[in-house]
Amino acid sequence: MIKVWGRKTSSNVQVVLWCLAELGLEFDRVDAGIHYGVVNTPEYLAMNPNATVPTIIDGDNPPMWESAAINRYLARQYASAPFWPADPVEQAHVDQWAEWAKLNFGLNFSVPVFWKVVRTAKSKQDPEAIASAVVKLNGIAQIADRQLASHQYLTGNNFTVADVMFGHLLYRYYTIDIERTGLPNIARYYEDLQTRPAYREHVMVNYDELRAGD
Ligand SMILES: N[C@@H](CCC(=O)N[C@@H](CS)C(=O)NCC(=O)O)C(=O)O
Repeated sequence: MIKVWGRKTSSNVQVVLWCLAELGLEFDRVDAGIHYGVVNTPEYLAMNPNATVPTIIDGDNPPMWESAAINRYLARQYASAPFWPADPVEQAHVDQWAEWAKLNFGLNFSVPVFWKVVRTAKSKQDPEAIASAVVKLNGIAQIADRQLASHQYLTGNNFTVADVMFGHLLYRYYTIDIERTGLPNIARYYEDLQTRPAYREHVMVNYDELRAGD
């Protein structure tokens, strides 16, 4: 049995839980992070010196952290093509989009946009900085939108780990109060993701506990 430490409202936990569920893997989850605590205990720090979530332990293996590395491990260990192709060239194609999702879209969304809109008190928000971060993000999103114009999923016509890495960010992208225009193919893709039971359960999670208030 795989054990996962991390609160359900952490996007980095969600990406792992969604991956586990898509692969049909059972797991036990322990709440950890922000007001749930745990992450600063000596026991947790011995598993994950970053004091962040998620951390997983699979059976007798050592603890693992970093959500993208965890999902690559899960894919290598438990998945096959097309979710995680065996051929190195096909694998790199999936992996480049997984990496793109985390580094290009994710880094330009989570802190400069989501954090500033949801996790910053209204009185402390900087509307101009948010607006310019959204313009930058939507420019990056155009790259995925163009790809999705001719493909059902990010890497082609099959659902892969790259879709987990990108798609988990879209629930928050589409449910916060920001400008979203000219991304018709991502909108279609997001509609499609919402039909997946594992997406609904692990990604479409209320994040009110993160709100900073006024
Ligand atoms: N690069 C790490 C980032 C981990 C991370 O920063 N997690 C956040 C939650 S999304 C965290 O632990 N924040 C502190 C907390 O929840 O207590 C990963 O992808 O796993």
